Amino acid sequence: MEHNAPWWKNALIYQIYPRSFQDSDGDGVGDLNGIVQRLDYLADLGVDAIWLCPVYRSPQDDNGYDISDYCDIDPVFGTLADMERLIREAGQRGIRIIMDLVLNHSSDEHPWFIEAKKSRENPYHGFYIWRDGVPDAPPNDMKACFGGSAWTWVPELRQYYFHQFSVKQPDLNWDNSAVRQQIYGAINFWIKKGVGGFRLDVIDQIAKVPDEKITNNGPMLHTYIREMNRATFGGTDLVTVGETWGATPEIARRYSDPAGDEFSMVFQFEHIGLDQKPGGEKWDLAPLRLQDLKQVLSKWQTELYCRGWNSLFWNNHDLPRIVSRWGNDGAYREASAKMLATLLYGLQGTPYIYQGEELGMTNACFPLEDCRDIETLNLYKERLEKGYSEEEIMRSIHAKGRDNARTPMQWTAGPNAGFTTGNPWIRVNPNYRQINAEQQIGEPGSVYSYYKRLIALRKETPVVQNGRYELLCPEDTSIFAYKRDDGANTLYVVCNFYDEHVEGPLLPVQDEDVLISNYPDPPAGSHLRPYEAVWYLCRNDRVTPVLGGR
Ligand code: TEU
Repeated sequence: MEHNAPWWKNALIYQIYPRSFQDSDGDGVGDLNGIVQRLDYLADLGVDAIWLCPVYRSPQDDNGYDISDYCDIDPVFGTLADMERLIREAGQRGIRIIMDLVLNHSSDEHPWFIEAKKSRENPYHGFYIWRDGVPDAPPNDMKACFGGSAWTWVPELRQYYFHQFSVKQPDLNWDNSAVRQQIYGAINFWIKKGVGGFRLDVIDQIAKVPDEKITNNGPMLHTYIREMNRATFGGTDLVTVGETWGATPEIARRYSDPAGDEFSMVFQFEHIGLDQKPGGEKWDLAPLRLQDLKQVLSKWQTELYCRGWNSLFWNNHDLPRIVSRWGNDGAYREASAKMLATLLYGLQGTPYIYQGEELGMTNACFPLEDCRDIETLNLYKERLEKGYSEEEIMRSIHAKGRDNARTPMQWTAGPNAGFTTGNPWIRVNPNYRQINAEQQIGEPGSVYSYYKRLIALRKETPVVQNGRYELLCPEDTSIFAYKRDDGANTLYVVCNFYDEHVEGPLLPVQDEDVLISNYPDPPAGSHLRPYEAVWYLCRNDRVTPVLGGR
């Protein structure tokens, strides 16, 4: 690692969806004290920081992404004292807590919105975005992310308010400096509590311009972010990661410029959209082409090298489980889960694990009555009205619905997978008897043990942090292979992406160069078994490279 590099460049961040992680009081919903109970598990895995999805006071219309008090904890998750305890207990294990900041919108039950709705003269009216009008004729045809118009009519005011997500998530008006000051106050409240950083929800949508139908990357975006940086986390060692669906590499460099004054890094989603029909929505399914994945991941590696910083992820609470999506959750579940980790963790950036990914947890594929997500439920209604068949809609939901990632963490083979003694808010995936943490910890061949080893290796292998990236065999349709070179050493990462035997590239490596691989024995020559994946580490000054060995 470069000298004086910030801690988060060599960190592993673990994302917790608190509702579904661990329930400590039997109400069927995970909570902060539940997380405290599991800190030793996270420390054992090698976690440096936890990104905690929102735990603020909230009506839970969008599971906490609708905040009604930015400086308090929702009773369903615990109390402010529980939060302070979590920060303390995590800190004792060397783990920092990253809070999720939802700053684009609040809940409609936030006191600001309740005031704002009282009259046009109310001092909080301008905290939100309003347009005069008449019923049934919204200012324009913009759509909300969770279905329907982005404009909702308030008869008492004879005005519409703007919301990019649900009707219960009115957009905050960032052009109002009073709004920005209130937000910075809330951020500083948490900094004083000792949090380790922030993930900033849909941050590239805060500077929207509804009249011009601009949602992300509005003209004032970077001005606001820099102002926020100066007023809050700037100059600290806090990690900040912006969620930016609209980022190109060029924009991402601006956010994460090492000498810059915005964020540590952003989440970009270009690879995440590769299995949907061009021009369609995520529900419009298309097969993934491996060459596209190679091209996109390689582009980001190259374009941010020394000029920005990548975040590395396959999963989060909005995305389907990666082993079901691009791996194989049948016969090759373990091999393919390990392959996907091997591929991602050899790249440059800060890796994120989403809870349960380290166990190879799979999609749930529930019938509609077991789905809980507002996005899924709205989509079902909307597409049925548009004439889609039920079968087609459910196929999309099973492939892409957010509930896939939100089923309870599978701790044990006991009742409710050890998640709760009560009635879980969402069903446990029935495969918990075969897939659970208890059975995988200490088991050398498990997905968990493999993640643990990869995480440790990443931290102790400088070329993983710094090496220059180069894609190998770009035209190959079944192998994803690349190298990283830092001048002293080269790391070769070779992954068979599918369930067939194939011939891999010829590389100047030997058996003893294998740092980690997902089969019990190293590959035989350049032959790769289904989903086989390997890291080879070689010194660049080796006298006689054995060409063609692999
Ligand atoms: O998500 C932003 C977003 O645009 C998508 O992830 C969206 O949720 C959906 O999957 C698109 O089909 C963030 C949060 O991660 C998400 O959980 C929230 O629901 C959303 O913002 C609103 O706060």
